[in-house]
Amino acid sequence: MKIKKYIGQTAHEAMSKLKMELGPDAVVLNTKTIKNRGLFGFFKKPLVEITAAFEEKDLLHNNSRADYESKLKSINKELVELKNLMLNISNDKEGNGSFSPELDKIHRIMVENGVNPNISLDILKDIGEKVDLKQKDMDTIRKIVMFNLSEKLGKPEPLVVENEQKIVFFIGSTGVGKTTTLAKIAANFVLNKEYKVGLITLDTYRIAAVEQLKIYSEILQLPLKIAYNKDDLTKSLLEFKDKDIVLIDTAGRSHNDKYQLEELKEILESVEEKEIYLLLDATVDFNILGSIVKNYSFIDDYKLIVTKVDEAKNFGNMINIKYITNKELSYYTVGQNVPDDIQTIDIQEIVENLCRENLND
Ligand SMILES: Nc1nc2c(ncn2[C@@H]2O[C@H](COP(=O)(O)OP(=O)(O)OP(=O)(O)O)[C@@H](O)[C@H]2O)c(=O)[nH]1
Ligand SMILES: [Mg+2]
Repeated sequence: MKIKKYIGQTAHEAMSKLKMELGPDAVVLNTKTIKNRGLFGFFKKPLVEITAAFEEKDLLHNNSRADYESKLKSINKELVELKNLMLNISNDKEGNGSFSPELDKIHRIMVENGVNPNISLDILKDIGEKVDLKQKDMDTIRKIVMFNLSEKLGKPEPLVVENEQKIVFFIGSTGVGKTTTLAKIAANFVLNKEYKVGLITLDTYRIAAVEQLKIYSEILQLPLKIAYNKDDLTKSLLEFKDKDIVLIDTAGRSHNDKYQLEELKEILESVEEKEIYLLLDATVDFNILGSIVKNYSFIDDYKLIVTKVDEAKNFGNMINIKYITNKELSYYTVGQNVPDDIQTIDIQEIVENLCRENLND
């Protein structure tokens, strides 16, 4: 058995200290008042001293106390995080409280249509700073927002072939729709414009991948070259000198595979005059889109093709993608059918859809 003393301004305070340290099973041996020995203690109220006896096992309460306190701390931390989250959500929902009810409503509609809440807030705040939106009715505000969104989305830049030969790369994550989209674009050039088109595939990792493009090249009656490396690519491009357009399919890269991305970088750098289309899937979560885009940031100049918009069922990611890349949009694809399920981005259609209520109802 051990003995320990606890001092407090009151008996209650001394007792609380004791219980906190030794737990409820400690035995109080003595309680007495003692003089306060501090500076000017003479004039102060006496203190209470409690002497308690405890067993070693009671000290375990110390540990459980520590456990208890650390649990309390972590619960507190969680509560703070939860509170912040709630604040964020309500900010997202309510347009930061500084919006008029009309602007707030547009914000909610845009978010329902897939625009990232923070991007929507940013855009609307920006509009609010440039244009006086007070005293304006819903219809006018909607028009102002639509106009500003179309300015943000910019002019679409589809593939145009003029005097110079165009060498075009299709890059993007695995399964995003590179080969299908390339075939759609090739078919449209063949069917509508009578250009001389050549196809090259760099996707030699899987036999099926080569086969896939081979089938399209046969249907479209277009020459196809298979390039296993940079040198093959240079050679194939030389052989396609007479073509107006050379469309190059690449292997799907995991955006997390640094080696694959480095390899792609080398290949792209080996061709001087080129156009690059980065394909992004409209159904992909916003955060993942962000990390994909970040991993392709080694390319200065590329255009965007947004795929699988039919599956996404909204145009929200179109503005999200534009916002995080600030590159030109070109096409979007809306299904598996070659050549029909592709179209040049129609900005008016997008902004109307982004600001339209109950799109999915
Ligand atoms: N719903 C829908 N499916 C699409 C679209 N574009 C492509 N797909 C489908 O997505 C799948 C993958 O398409 P691919 O063209 O093979 O994709 P990829 O990027 O070449 O794939 P990897 O070469 O494996 O990286 C196929 O089943 C396509 O039919 C689209 O716009 N909408
Ligand atoms: Mg492919």
